[in-house]
Amino acid sequence: MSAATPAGRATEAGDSRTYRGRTMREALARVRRDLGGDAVILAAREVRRRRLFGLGAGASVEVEASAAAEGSAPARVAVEVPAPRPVGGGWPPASVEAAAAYARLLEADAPEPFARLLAREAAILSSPDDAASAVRRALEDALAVAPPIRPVPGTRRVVALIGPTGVGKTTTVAKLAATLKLRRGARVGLLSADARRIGAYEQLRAFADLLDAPLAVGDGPEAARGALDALGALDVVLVDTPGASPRDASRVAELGELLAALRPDEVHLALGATASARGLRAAADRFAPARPGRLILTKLDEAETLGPLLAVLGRADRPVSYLTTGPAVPDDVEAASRGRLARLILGEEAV
Ligand SMILES: Nc1nc2c(ncn2[C@@H]2O[C@H](COP(=O)(O)OP(=O)(O)O)[C@@H](O)[C@H]2O)c(=O)[nH]1
Ligand SMILES: [Mg+2]
Repeated sequence: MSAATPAGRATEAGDSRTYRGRTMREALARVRRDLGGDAVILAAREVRRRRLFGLGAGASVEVEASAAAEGSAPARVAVEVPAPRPVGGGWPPASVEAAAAYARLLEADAPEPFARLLAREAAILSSPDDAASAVRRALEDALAVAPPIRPVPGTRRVVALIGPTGVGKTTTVAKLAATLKLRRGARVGLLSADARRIGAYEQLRAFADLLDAPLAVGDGPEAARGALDALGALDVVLVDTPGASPRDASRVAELGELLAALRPDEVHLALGATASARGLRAAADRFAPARPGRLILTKLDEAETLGPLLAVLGRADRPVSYLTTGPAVPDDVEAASRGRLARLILGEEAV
């Protein structure tokens, strides 16, 4: 087998070098270590090499990169040499931009298959020149968001937040209550169904007092239902629920019973952006029986990278409603938008 022969590749950004790795991630890590974070990726390709003693062929990845030249635009060089056995349509990336966008997704710790899929899609959709924005658009298209809670005067909307312990449910309930009351003039009530943990109730009590909003407490499905009924006429009731460890199936089952009694109009599952892709997927799976129809992504400010969130985003039946970006009540919450979420994940925008 002949290795891919690079055709002439003039670069304006200085000498190019070739880096190899078993995976794209590994090759890019080498580029980064050697040339720094501003390195310009000139080409990326998958090559196959024969292993010793003929024990099958192993795929490897070659990335050609050069140090960023100050002031000059990155050189634009199409990948001219297809891998001896292409992985599929649109792969390897058909342009430097697509390869760079793919690299950025991996650097954001996006799951590799997702990054590959997006880069491939973007490469098919775009002319080589705007592959980077095509990746952003492809990412936006892959994300599902829901409109924020809309109070309808005269009807009482019950909105429950569920999720693992410590992700920020109680804080988010307080943020949303304040936003709905102060900005939208809604009559807001709070229900704490997390009475077992004294701290949780006191935390909500303090917020309710500050907001001058009614707060009801009920431990267990029946008590919570009674407390909800006793709250009376309001536009929105936000329900704070006990945190359940995703690994604790019985607590999740209890939560199901609580929700069955409360029959909320909306159930939002809060997930912390600091979790790994695997942890996020596990939490989403574990809470699935509680039938959350929305996702709230919390602690975006604390996450090193936001790519792992892609493990749980993109399901039309579970769109993202809110993002929380810090502990401050009520400021650190925003209604989710696809553009903002895509730019945050790609690292194009700060939290
Ligand atoms: N940095 C940061 N901290 C947050 C955010 N949301 C909540 N917290 C903090 O996370 C901790 C746990 O929050 P809490 O609402 O009690 O979580 P719960 O157990 O899910 O109800 C508290 O110290 C909050 O101030 C956020 O978006 N960013
Ligand atoms: Mg809580």
